Amino acid sequence: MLVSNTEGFVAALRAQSDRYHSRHPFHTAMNEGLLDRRQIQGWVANRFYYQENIPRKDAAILANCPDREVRRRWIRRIHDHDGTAEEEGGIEAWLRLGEAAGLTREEMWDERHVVPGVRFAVDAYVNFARTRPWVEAVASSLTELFAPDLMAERLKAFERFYTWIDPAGLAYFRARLTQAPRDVEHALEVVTEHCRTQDEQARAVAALSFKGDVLWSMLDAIDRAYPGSDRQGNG
Ligand code: AHQ
Repeated sequence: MLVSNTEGFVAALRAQSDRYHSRHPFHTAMNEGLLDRRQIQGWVANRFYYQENIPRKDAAILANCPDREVRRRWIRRIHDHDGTAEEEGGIEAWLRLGEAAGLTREEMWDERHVVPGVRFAVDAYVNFARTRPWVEAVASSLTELFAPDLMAERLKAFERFYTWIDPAGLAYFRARLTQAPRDVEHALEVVTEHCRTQDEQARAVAALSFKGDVLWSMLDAIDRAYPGSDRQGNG
């Protein structure tokens, strides 16, 4: 059994940044202030389907994970999104982002704006967590290695270019600036602890690559459904 080194493994995970959706034309247009109101609303309404499914993805990992120590920490992710008696949580914060962008809570919950490509990608992610070995599902969450830079860039762009959105609606992204690095620290501990052989490490990198495709294809579908006036919707 060939045991591969941890540094090389983590470097291979980090190399997936090349495929992260921060580089997608829809996100670069967003961060350059090029999106119009309808495009922002379409993105918020479609991303809500992703957000409301994250707790179910994480619950699938908990259900498959035999390790109490991992579960005790992993369950925080569900609280971060569903909220608790003390905290409203990320799903509520995303609904407020939608209201700040001119959407109603009802049209976010009833998924009327969710396009097929977004539904397929999100459902594929939840089913991945349900059916793959739990450590591979943990590895797939490591796209968040690259999320803080994107959140910071997005916050700057919204505050500068999309001033028609009440800045209070951006609270969701501010929360991710601290939650994502905490989540990543735990997920990296799990995968470096459990993925020792070259085969295990290759499957973890493949899981992260799959998740990169999930996020990328969501934006392909949103970009196609909400083309800009200056761009003919081909990304
Ligand atoms: O808001 C995001 C979030 O709660 C999560 C959970 C995590 C996971 O478990 O896969 N991934 C993730 C992401 C969130 N926001 C995305 C964004 O661009 O706003 C980034 C996405 C990720 O990097 O996986």
